[in-house]
This record gives sequence, C-alpha cells and structure tokens, in this order.
Amino acid sequence: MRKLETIRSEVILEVLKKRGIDENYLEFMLNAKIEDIEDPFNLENVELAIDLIIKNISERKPILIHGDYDADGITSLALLYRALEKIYDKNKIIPYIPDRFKEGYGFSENSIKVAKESNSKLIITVDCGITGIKEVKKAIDENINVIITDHHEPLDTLPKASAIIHPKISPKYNFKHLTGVGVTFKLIMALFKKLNINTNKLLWDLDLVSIGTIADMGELTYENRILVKYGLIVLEKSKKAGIKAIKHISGIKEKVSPWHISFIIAPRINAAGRMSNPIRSFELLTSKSGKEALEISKILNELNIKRQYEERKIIESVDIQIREKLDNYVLVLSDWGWHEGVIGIVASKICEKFNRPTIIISKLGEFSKGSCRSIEGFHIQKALKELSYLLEDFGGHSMAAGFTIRTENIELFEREIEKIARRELKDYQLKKVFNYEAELKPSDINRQFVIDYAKLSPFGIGNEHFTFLHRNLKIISIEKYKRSLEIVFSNGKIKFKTKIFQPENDWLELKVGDIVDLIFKFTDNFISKEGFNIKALKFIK
Ligand SMILES: [Mn+2]
Repeated sequence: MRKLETIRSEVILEVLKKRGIDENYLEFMLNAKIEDIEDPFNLENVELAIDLIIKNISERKPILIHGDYDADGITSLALLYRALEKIYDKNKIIPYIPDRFKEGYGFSENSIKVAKESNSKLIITVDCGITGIKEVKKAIDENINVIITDHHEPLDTLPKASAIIHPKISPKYNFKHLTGVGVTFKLIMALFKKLNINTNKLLWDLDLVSIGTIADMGELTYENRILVKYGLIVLEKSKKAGIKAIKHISGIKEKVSPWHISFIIAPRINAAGRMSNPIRSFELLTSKSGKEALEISKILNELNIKRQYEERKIIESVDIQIREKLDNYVLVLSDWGWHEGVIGIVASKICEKFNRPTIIISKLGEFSKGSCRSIEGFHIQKALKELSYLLEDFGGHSMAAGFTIRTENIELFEREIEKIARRELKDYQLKKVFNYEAELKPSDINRQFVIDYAKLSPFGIGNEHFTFLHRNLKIISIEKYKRSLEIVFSNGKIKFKTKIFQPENDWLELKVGDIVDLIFKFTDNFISKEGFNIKALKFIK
C-alpha cells in the first residue's frame, strides 16, 4: 500500500479547517493520482462522438477541428490535433480557428465553408459551439455532422448536433468545472480507450491541459487539480519543441508554477489571437521543429509587447471615466479606438483594482464589442441573458463574458445592467476587504510548515494561497522602481520579500526601520534562499 501524505503544521491545519476542507478532501488533495480522474465515459454522448470519429477515419474522410482564439481554445485544438495525428493521416485533419475581429467568438459559419471545400463530413468543435444553434443547422443542411465539445454556459435550447459533450449537461459526470481543454482531453481519452490504445501516452500532453485550464481560470479543485498538478510536472520536462522554445525565449529556468502560466506562457499564446493570427500559437504547440518553434516564439514575444502597449493606452485614457463612475455598482467604460483584442485583459485589471463588475466596450461603428469581468455574487452571463434584447449576441460564464451590441444601445445597456447589479449585489460586496485566515507566529515557521504548505500546491482559483497576519515585522530594505516597490521585512528569524505594483501613497511613506503588522499571501515560488516571497496586501502601523 502506498504511504499517504498528511499535514502536520498546526497553523496550516487551522486554515484548512476554516476553509471547510474536511479529512476526505484533504486526503484527496494530498494523495490523488492521475488514475483518480473521472471515467470519460460518464460524459453524456461520448460514445456517439467517438463512433462518429472512428467512422470518418475508417472512411478516410477529412475531419475539420474547430478551436477558439484564446489559450484554452488553442491548447484544446493542439491537443486534439496531436491525438488525431497519432491515429490518422495528418493531412486529413484540418484545424480551424475563427478570426476574433472578423468572425468573433464561437462556432463560425465560415468553418462550414472550409469543411465543404475540403470535403470534410465532420466538424469537431473544442472550447466553443454550445450556443451555435444556427451554425449547426447550417452544417446539417450541408450534410456535415457536428460534434460539439464545450464548457461555456449552455442556453435553454441546445444545438441539434450529432453529439454534445459538456460536463454541465452530463448528469453522471460529477465534476462540472473542466475547461475546454479538459473536456477535449476526456474525449481523446475515451477515443483511445475505445481503440485499445494505451492512454499513458496522452499524459505527455497534460502540459497543454494545465496551460488551458489555468489561462481560462478553471478552478483548481477535484479533477482540475489532478490534471494541473501532473500538467505542471510535464511542463517542466516537456519535449515539445513549442514549450521548450517559449520557456527559453521568456527565460523560464526555474520550476514552472501556475504563476508562470498566468503571467508568462498564456499571455504569449493569447497574444497571437489578440494582435494577429491565432494559428501561429497553434503551430507553436504542434511544431516538431526546434528552429520553427523558436521563430514563432520570437514573433509571439513581439506581439505580446504590442499587446502590453495597447493595453496601457486604454488604461491610461480611461482613468477619468472611472473616477466619474465610482458610485456605480458596475463600471461600463466605452470609447472609440480601443483595441478589441485587449479589452478583456483591461476589464480584468480594472475589475481587480476597483472590485466591481467591469465592462469594457470598444466602439467599432454601427456595432461594438464588449468584454466583461465580474466579482463573486454577480453572475455576469445571467445578467447579459436578461438584457439579451439589447444585444446582438453574448456568451460566457459567471465571472467573464463577452457580447456584441449596437453602438446606439450602449447607454441604455449601461443603465439596465446597473439596475440588475443593484438588485443582485449588496454594498459591502464592492468593498475590498483583507481578511486574514490565521496569524502566523515566528514559532509556526519551521521546516514542517514549508514542506506542508508546498504539498497543497498548485494554488490558484478554488485553492487560493493562504492569507496570513504576521505582527511586528521590521522593514529592513526598500527599493523604489518606476512602477513598483520592493520591500523586505524581517521577524528577526526570517525575511519576507514583496513586490508592490503601482503602490498607493501609504506604501510610499514607509521607511526602513518601521515596524508593522502585515497581511499577506504567499506566492507560487514562496521559498527562496533569502526567505519567503510574499504578496503584501495591507499593513497596520
Ligand atoms: Mn474556454
């Protein structure tokens, strides 16, 4: 029998208890293995789907695989392509990613044209399609079968596809929070099992699953926790030319953590779809050539720099609009000339900073595009659904969504969504609070603490880093940079280093020698030679 991991650090057990994590789930967190993921055949319609795939393969028909332009959609597509390539002629697998600017999000009608031209009789969507009622009908009219695999919120009516694979419409499937790439992974697993192919081979593609899951903000609980945990190990050792190249070009030498995915890898993969053609990122993740992969990585790096520039341009110009609207529950900000490819990231930054639902609308002409990010307690996709009479189309989840709107409707939309938010949210939910989960005392900090805390990784959504209060920390150094501050605290025994981006005035007034009580979180690479790396949230002097 295998030895079970446990947690012995008292202060860590205290926080876990507060979070409502019982013994069973803790045991799962610490000990679950890849064998413990759910049976893919519990997904509704999966048999139908794989029979159809096998039929098309045995008839030697081309298959069009339809992805999406974000990191989840691109990793999903690369994953499916890599799997099909193992069992089928790769010239017969036709990858398709819609153009964000011309076609927008979702199952694209244009893909049906491409399928027809290539004589494909089957389209498989990944990370999209659940709202593609019209498009599926069109495909059927053209005698093309459609398999939809998706994880976005289903509407009341589902498309009449040959098979829809979606955890939320699968009563037997327990875990509802797979992202697009997770659903794709399960479809492939089922397919390989059916064909009696060893599914262990597929585990080497979990690096893609971890990238898509974290980039798409999938919660890192249950099955996602296992997929990401193993995926991070694969990322470390990945033999994929594309993964090696992107790590090389962005200078990642250390252990890869969720932070690296969120802030380094995924932004580069996303940059292609935001600023240019997303197919480049797909090519990167399916490339067999180190030279080609390095060239693509360089291009992605440049596109990422361009993306940062466009983003900063909006953030700097939007400041006055925000100040005028700070009494609102929802921040609806709109203007001409905002780059459509970056409005989602801008929305998430502003949402995070002001702690309220944020909608950024880029006015384009007769129609405009909006991107939304929300906070706990306000289901943004449901709010859009309520206002669908004002929208041309919309889709998404509780915390993030997107839509197209007639430019003349923006004002009315802003008034109406504000009303919904005032009905759904209470005033206090808009206030940023820095509650800590436990007080960390110098006596709590020892080897056991460090070992136990690391066992709980990967941290992220659904498994947040712990928030601690540490009293009487002395500031031993302060470095000022253009956009950030670096402060090192000490409790006499160990040092705590933090970076503060765009620090508010109170932080700038701190001096070396000051003694403060500090509320902070640990960071992904929380341990270093000098001590702990933390994210300081608030101090009390
Ligand atoms: Mn997705």
